[in-house]
Amino acid sequence: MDFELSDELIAVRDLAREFAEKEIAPTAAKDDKEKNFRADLVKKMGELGFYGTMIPETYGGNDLGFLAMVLSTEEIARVHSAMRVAINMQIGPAITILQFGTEEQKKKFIPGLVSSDTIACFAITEPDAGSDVAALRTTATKDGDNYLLNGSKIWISNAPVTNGGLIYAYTDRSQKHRGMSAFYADWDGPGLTRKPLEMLGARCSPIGEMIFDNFRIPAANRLGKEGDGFKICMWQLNQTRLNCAAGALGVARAAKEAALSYCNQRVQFGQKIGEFQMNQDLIAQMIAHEEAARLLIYRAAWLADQKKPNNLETSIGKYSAAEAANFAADAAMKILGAYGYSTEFPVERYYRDAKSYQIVEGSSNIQKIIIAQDALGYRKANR
Ligand code: GRA
Repeated sequence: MDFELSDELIAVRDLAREFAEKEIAPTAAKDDKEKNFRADLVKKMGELGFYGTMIPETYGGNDLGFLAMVLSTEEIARVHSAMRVAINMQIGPAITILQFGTEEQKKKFIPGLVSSDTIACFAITEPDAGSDVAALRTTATKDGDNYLLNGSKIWISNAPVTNGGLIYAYTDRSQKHRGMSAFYADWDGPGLTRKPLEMLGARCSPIGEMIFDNFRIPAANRLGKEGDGFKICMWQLNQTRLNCAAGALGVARAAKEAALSYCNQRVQFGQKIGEFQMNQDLIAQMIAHEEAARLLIYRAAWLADQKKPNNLETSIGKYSAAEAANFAADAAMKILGAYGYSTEFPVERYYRDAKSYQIVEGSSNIQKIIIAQDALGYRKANR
């Protein structure tokens, strides 16, 4: 067992840290308040290679691996959690096409995702299908060389700004989840209406509804066969969950750092508040939860890099990191008091952003179901 990061991985981590501190941090509070979509920063992250870590050079990537993605994502999220969503939006479609696409599809779509010339998205969730992916209702009906898409997707990250991405829809509803298919689509044709939505956190990551009325997707853009969609979706979520897990880790770390700094500076009752054991209790727990989550996520990413099964390990890591982020944000707010609750300081942003990690990419309850049912022998996670 080797706990050392390679020089290459350290370089990626440091690059992301420097970029986050120099380019994201100065306007993070303002961007959050004004809900700015920072297309310029999204583009720069592409130039730095953050969207190409799991993609071979042939398709524009750098092939540094899942661990590199995890390390860079944590650094970005530590400074501004909403900015890490951009990484997930680009890598999700890119690795899914890499895994399931034809050579032609890979050449055509992946480079634009890696460079972020395509501002991407993946559209799974619907008004009546959140945790229960198989319940989605959007249909894709074959019409000559195209599919006609009808239905609506909700809570789709990047919906207001995306120009291309993945969508999951039923080609044959009578087959239940075996009738779902996956597509890559450019969103420039007629038949798509977008509606932005407001959320508690991740405010400069635009989110919204996508409503399809006979929206045309070339049949050549289908990934895999008709009916492969559900498994493709489950596969994709297992990869992108690692990005969310790393994002949660970044928030946990940011909240801990704010708490530590405040404890060492704030004086009450004649001493620094770090001297109080109740605050030490919170700090110790924050650190233990964060460190445990980090090791679990590194293990899952390492397994992914070894091309070994890792669904279970990813769910354990994602669950742990989401809970660690929420514990840390809550603890930081207790320690900072009004300075935490105030919108003039960043802890309230960590608190709002942390919540998203108990919801996105499989809620904490879904992760617990995956973990427990695997242990009980009801449903193997690694399949
Ligand atoms: O027997 P079979 O041949 O029909 O196959 C079954 C099973 O083997 C079938 O699917 C297969 N399967 C898998 N195959 C490969 C299931 N899981 C996997 C897998 N991991 N790999 C049906 O299986 P099932 O177990 O009966 O499915 P289910 O009960 O309908 O659903 C399972 C589950 C609850 C885990 C699933 O629906 C799920 O993951 N739900 C969570 C949905 C989710 O994560 N949504 C995320 C939305 S996107 C998002 O949040 C964007 C965030 C952006 C950001 O912030 O970055």
